[in-house]
Amino acid sequence: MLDVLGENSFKVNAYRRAADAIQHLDQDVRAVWQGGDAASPEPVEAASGVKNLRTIAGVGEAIASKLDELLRTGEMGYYRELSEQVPAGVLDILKVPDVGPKTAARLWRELNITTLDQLRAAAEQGQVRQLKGMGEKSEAKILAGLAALSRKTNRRLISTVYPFAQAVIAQMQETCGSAIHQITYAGSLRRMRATIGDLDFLVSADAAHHADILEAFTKLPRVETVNDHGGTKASVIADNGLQVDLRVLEPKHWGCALVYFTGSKQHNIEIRGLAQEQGYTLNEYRFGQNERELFCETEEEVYQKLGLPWIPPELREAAGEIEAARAGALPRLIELGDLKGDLQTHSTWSDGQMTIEQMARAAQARGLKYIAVTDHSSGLGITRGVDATRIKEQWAEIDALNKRLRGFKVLKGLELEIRADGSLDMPDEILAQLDICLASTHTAQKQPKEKITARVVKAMRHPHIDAIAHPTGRLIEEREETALDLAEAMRVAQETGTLLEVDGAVERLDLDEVHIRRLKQLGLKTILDSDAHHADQFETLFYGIHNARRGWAEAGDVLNTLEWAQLKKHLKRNRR
Ligand code: DGT
Ligand code: CA
Ligand code: CA
Ligand code: ZN
Repeated sequence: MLDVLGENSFKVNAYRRAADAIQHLDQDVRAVWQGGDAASPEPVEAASGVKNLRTIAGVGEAIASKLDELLRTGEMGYYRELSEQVPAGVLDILKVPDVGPKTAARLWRELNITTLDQLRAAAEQGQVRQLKGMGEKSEAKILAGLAALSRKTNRRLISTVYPFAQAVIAQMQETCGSAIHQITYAGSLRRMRATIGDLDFLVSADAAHHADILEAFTKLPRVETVNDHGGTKASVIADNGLQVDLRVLEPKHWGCALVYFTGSKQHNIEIRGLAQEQGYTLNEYRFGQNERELFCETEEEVYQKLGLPWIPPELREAAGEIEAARAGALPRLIELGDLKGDLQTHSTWSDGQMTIEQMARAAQARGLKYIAVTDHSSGLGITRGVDATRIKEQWAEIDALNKRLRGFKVLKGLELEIRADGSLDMPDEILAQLDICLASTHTAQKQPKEKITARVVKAMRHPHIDAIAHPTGRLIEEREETALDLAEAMRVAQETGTLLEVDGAVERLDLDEVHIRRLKQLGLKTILDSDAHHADQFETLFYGIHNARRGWAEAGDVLNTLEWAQLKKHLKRNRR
């Protein structure tokens, strides 16, 4: 809002910096406010609250006192004031790709456009080109942006939903105590899809407790609206806008209900067909055979009755898992603990937020044995990158660090930008000395299929490029995949031994599950990385692993489940 109002960039950046610092605190900002004691129920005095907040780097007096007000009252007068000045629709317009705050402000001030509909109409009628500096091209861009925005679904990234689901479970357990036998999330979250539509909880409890449990659920602190509150189910909207359903059932129904509500719908249909072939009916509560009812307390019993082993939820997408289960050919899926290292991380040498040492120590604390530091090469204009001179300084730092580290190794890597014309922005002599070199495209991503495919294939044929990072370039719910012909890239991968990476960053998960499965079918190996720009982001390996599991990946399919000494031999640069 400050940006739209044309505030000076110092002030705007001060808020951005403060927001960033708070986001990356290693404790809750409330704990800092209270002087480091989150458990203390005592409200702090205004003076000491502000003083405590000022210990956060980048938080000055003005922002500290506004934060203090927010923490104390749940509201911020300054924010309210700004909201009154800027129409809400203008903020919606900021969500249109390629429309920044300056343009939004001009559309508002000069053309009186304050909603997305008005913007669409104005662009269609050629009114936007009346603004100085805007033309037909900008109008076409705005219309394309509006179309992209309306394609956006209401689905959330799993990384925001998963912690929220854990919190709901903890609160329900705290409120209902021993009345709850079992509680879990089901639906797409249990199948670990990259995005989640709504959240589905199941609770088993003796019938006598059902009403109380549903009541407690509708009264959770984060519930904003109760849409439905019946005898077995309640449905609410949480304060983050997410729909959350909770069903209560008796323990004897648990197995059938968990299978049913985990889904997917198509998996359920196949399971039900299988039951019918064997003379049963199957619904969300029970098996039926003639007049008899058969109950399953566990999922294992449900699958067993159908003559199948238990099927991991990530595979339940009606993609051949039932046939595989029947044939005893289910994969032994990779687990987080199988990973020994991480081959894509960033540091303050480019756009990362932590030093190499901080990243290394954090990775080691998570049980990893090596990381590759793969800062961006300098050709990528948007970030400070390493060039042929600076990378040698970085190597000196890595060598010195490796002498201090015990049981952990930092590898010399690079995320090399493949320029629009397929050329590289680092001399071969440097690439030859790296432990591992990833290459990727961040610019000119709208190139047509032939062009971008030729560009990537050319890089794949380079002797010192070991892997292509985040090959499709998708940003979930934000940006479509590039036009890269992945079938061709996989063919060249077979021919050259260049790897196609699975980037575990939660907004990427690139390659996705479908492509991972395809790699596996072609006998290709991959690497699974965090792309962490901050030590907290090693967390994304958890989501990356589940993405790989959805692609039927086993530990053997992912090279960084190996020790470095073994992995090394598989890299193209070391193969003959
Ligand atoms: P979402 O919420 O869009 O991310 O995806 P899900 O899979 O969580 O879908 P949701 O919430 O509509 O339903 C949860 C589960 O309930 C679903 O995975 C399977 C089951 N289910 C829902 N509707 C049907 C249905 O019409 N038939 C069958 N067989 N199962 C259903
Ligand atoms: Ca759901
Ligand atoms: Ca649902
Ligand atoms: Zn990248």
